[in-house]
Amino acid sequence: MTHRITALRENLANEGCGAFISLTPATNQYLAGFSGTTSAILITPDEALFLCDFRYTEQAQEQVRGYAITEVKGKLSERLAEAVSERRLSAVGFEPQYMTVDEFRALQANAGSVFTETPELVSSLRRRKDESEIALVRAASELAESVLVDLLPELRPGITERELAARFEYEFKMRGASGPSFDTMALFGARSSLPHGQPGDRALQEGDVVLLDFGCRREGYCSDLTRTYAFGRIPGGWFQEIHELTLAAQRQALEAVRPGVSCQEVDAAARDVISNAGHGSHFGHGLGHGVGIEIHEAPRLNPEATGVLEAGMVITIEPGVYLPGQGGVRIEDLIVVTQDGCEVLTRTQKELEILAP
Ligand SMILES: [Mn+2]
Repeated sequence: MTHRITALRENLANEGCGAFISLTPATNQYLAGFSGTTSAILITPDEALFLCDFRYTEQAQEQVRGYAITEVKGKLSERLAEAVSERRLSAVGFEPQYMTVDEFRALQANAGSVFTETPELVSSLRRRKDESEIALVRAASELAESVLVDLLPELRPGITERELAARFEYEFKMRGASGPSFDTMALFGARSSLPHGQPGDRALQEGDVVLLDFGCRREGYCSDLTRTYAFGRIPGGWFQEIHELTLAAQRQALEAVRPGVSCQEVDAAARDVISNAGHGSHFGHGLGHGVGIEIHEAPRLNPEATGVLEAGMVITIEPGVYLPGQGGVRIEDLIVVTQDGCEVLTRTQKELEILAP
């Protein structure tokens, strides 16, 4: 991870910062290669320090490269503050989006007001993936899709949303994932209109919409995929209409993806299709998000988004149309922005499919 320390130091110099600290697992995985949940790092222009407690010392010695590893006792935020204070550092950057108020208070109490908010310092690096990261996302995506392919033919009337979601998560682990990258969504019938619904005791019936949104985490990287099916027969003309519409919007957005295009524009490419069909108010969420160490990370694609796409970004394209009380459709692919467009990692069919009961 020494090349990432070098890149971070360049950003530090550009921001006029004297050092960077982090207590955040995702950041510390990216910058130090550590997969544990509790650690601290301090990076100065000429030092890289990694702090952990007894539980993680052996693991850190195996995983962490390019850092001086120190086992500490007591509160990690206080030991980190002491390391900052001993070095008389100033303008010490941290990521405000991850730090708790408690941690911040402990840092200030032990090192004074030397800290400065740098929300973009690491995220500006993380949003562009290198080849090894893309390979990990691809592998996570393939694993999750292999589960979908095997579970779809097993769907029978009577299985509940909760049971199906549990089957996905069991298979993720059995096939080498550390777990789901977020709680698996399996929503049947009218419940598919809940964009982030939680699986419940609803049993599958013929004529149901089946909305599946899932992903796994494998070797620290996430995948994300959504498909919407009809079970046994098409629930109604409305479903066919919004499925076609969502797919058309999704394809329009994929067409728009290339380096230099603004995140807002790509969102608008899909949103315009849906709005022009009179369903603008039924697509109330953003078009997509970055995927990597975290399931939702930079960049964001929505009407208020800033920034442009760059080659190497891994993002989702996931428009949806939701009719309250009736049902919804979301179609989500995971893609890599390439030099001249994009590569779609998701392989599963997205045209309307009627699953045999
Ligand atoms: Mn997603």
